[in-house]
Amino acid sequence: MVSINYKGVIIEIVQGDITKQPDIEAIVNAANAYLRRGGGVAGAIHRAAGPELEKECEKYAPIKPGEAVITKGYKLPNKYVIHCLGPVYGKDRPEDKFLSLCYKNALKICEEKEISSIAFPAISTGFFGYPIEEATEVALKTCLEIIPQLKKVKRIRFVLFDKEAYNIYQNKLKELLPT
Ligand code: AR6
Repeated sequence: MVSINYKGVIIEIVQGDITKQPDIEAIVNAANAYLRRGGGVAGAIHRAAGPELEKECEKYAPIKPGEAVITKGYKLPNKYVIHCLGPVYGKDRPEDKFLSLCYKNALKICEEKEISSIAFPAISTGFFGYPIEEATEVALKTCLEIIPQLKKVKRIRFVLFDKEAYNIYQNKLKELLPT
């Protein structure tokens, strides 16, 4: 696990499951446009939250690439789920703009709702086909850029499912941080 304090915000990189982050207030879902169950992160989140989550989601669907909406967490250990629709690689262009918007919009919601901790999966890097190295750069750069403006968010955790993605995040963070 990596944990650093960057301008008053703790940035953590962990390998694990996004549905098993009980000390985090809001977890981010790598959603589909219709905010339905699906596979990957979305499947795991809906499974853990229970059917009430999909019901609440109906009210907000469909959403567009880059958009984010917030719901309750239901049976999850987290108070909230923030559902982001990442870009489909090769289709929703420019992909980096849409991916960056996901992180920006999720953090914006946190500021509005006074949420102090958030956990992100690697949005778009599964079924949506975004190469992990490129997506990592967008995710970390976007968050590092926004951190100086954050007043409520005190902890940002990146939860990577596999070792490879975890290593890529770790190396990219080192590369991006001013020495
Ligand atoms: N915890 C953390 N990371 C995970 C988990 C988990 N439980 N499960 C998978 N990952 P994906 P996308 C990683 O496909 O690319 C769904 O069907 C995974 O290894 O969940 O944005 C939706 O309904 C990958 O690196 O999201 C949409 O239709 C990353 O999380 C579509 O897939 C994202 O993989 C969204 O595709």
